[in-house]
Amino acid sequence: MPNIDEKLVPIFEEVLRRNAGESEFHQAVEEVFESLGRVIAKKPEYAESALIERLCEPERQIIFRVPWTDDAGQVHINRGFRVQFNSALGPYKGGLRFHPSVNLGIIKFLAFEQTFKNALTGMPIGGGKGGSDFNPRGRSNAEVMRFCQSFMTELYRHLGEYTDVPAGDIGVGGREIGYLFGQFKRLTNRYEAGVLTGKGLMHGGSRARTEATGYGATYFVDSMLATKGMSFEGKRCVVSGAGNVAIYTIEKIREFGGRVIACSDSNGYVVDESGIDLELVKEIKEVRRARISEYTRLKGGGTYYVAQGSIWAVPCDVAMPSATQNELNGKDAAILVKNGVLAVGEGANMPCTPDAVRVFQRAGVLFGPGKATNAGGVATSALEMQQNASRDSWSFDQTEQRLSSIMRNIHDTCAATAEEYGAPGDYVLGANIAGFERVAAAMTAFGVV
Ligand code: NDP
Ligand code: 2IT
Repeated sequence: MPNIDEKLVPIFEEVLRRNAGESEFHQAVEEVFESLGRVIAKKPEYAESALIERLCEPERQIIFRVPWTDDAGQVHINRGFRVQFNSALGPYKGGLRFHPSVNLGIIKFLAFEQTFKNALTGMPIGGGKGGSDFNPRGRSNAEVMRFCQSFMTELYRHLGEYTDVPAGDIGVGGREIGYLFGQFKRLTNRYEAGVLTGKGLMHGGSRARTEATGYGATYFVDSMLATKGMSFEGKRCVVSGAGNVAIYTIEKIREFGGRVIACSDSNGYVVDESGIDLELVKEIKEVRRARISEYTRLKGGGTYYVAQGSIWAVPCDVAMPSATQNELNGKDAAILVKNGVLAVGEGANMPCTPDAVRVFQRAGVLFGPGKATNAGGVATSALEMQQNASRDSWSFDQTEQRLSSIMRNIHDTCAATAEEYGAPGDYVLGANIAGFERVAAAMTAFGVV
């Protein structure tokens, strides 16, 4: 049995029974439950009125058929999902993921995490997540557009600026949000900009939203390093992935004086000891939509590419897993520790397995959990909603300043909460408890709903 308080064991068993086979969801719930024993010991009222049971059951789960036609005229069927997990703090908020691995359990784990993450931002947003098992790889613009239109043709009835506000995630960026918003507007006859975030600037998007998750994650790790009198200056860093989060993490680390020497995609990783050439990565991933292996072909000397293999074998001071869930396991963590890693910040959602987290924490490595570290993306989405509500548009600097103070705030809240609950430096515990307390207080005030 997992390491959770005995009062929570029957609730956890019920979660396992009711969500059979959804291993990522079980993993996310277990991690939060490991932190909650200390809260209910101190504040037993949070264990009343089945509050924790309600917190583990999504308010609504939508699963739908998405038919679309490819360029050759062949019809395909995908499955669409939206899990509206918790609206105690505001409208459901969270991204859409298009990836062939998507299933209900993955969307549920992401929506569950999102609920606590969004609470940590201190902004008025509930938790949700959605997506599809559609694989955008190799699809033309026209195919992606038709898929997005079909997806929205079902989803639109469940959305609204006061109801549910999606954004991007893996496989969903500015292009897809544009197609989704265009279809929403057409179906509803409303220019309701606040219904989606991550929009283009011409549709009411926010400056700095594209950069926000990566920048925010870097701010968070910078704050952790500062508690030990350290900074990014001169540090060797490894950032996995080469998508939205990874690219803007690399950009901010470079600005902070660090050197990112490796990044990856699902086929392999690339090492460039002189520092990853970010403009080249942007060209490969954002413009050509090609593979990261292109990097060595285009850059040549002094760089190398490793197909498959683990990027975590590359020695570094700071590691920022920014690709996907469970991409860094206990063995990888042991190698990173052996190589002297000082800090690990989760840019992705749940990229480190529970074993890996234990290895880092036992070794005294600064460890920033995803629900705190990567909260800058959704926080800036909430800033986009504010701008849409006031029909305003802020400058890049103003928006980035808000982002940086939100991230410092999240860091300090997690650190203070960990300390208050007798586990100084444990950001996992701090994030789980601080997020939980905000959601629990709002749910309690609503009564049993
Ligand atoms: P992108 O689609 O822009 O990039 C994803 C990157 O991760 C790609 O390099 C991709 O490689 C790699 N990747 C995806 N799935 C896998 C897999 N199953 N195995 C190995 N590599 C994989 O997504 P984002 O950068 O937006 O998202 C990355 C992570 O950050 C996700 O966990 C997401 O939930 C999280 N996140 C995103 C936020 C955002 O605002 N976008 C906010 C907070 C968290 P390939 O191209 O080969 O598939
Ligand atoms: O995981 C996440 O926080 C996101 N994909 C961003 C969600 C959002 O609504 O901006």
